[in-house]
Amino acid sequence: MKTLFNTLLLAFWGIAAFAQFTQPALPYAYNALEPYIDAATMEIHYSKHHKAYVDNLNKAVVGTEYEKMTIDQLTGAITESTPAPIRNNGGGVWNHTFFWNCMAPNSGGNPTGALADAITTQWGDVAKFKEAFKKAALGQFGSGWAWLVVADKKLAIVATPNQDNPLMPVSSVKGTPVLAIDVWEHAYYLKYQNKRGDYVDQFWNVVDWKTVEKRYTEALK
Ligand code: MN3
Repeated sequence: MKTLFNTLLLAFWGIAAFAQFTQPALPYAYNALEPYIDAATMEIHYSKHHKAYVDNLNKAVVGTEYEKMTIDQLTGAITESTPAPIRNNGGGVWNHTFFWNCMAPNSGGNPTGALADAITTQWGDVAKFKEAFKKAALGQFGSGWAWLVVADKKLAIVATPNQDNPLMPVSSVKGTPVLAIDVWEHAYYLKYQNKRGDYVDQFWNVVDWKTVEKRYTEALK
């Protein structure tokens, strides 16, 4: 029994040592955000795209200074001299895990509490904020992300190309993300085709404002 335990432990250690970065479970079922985000898109996005970023990051970090870092540490250590596969896949891992947790079933509606107050202060009202966020999402040429961040204790909307994010020292825009939308075509093309604006409009139906508000409060500390 003890031998079996040791064998299992060694096997687990072997896998763990190889797979430094892991893919957290999706916090809901593939079809949980229907009809706004369809099940097929969620399944491909999570089980193919996100997984590929994790697998490719694990290959890319072997023998580098990034190998023993957590994903947060790695994201915070991306500079101009970071090899592209580490920058791109590292961002891909962090961004998608963050993105899944921006959304939840039976959510949507409007922000509340301190976050709602800050949005109103910054943009006048929630509708104007959503308009500005959509503009950033549509304005990101090609693949990338739009973000709501806290920078200098204030909210700001920024966009990043590819898999960059505002936590990376290499990013031209900086801040602590509280909300993000993936505007790569793989995030919406099956359901919305070329209509990125429609996808952004429907995204509001699945935004988990409770989580966004929690992140906002944390970012102010
Ligand atoms: Mn994606």
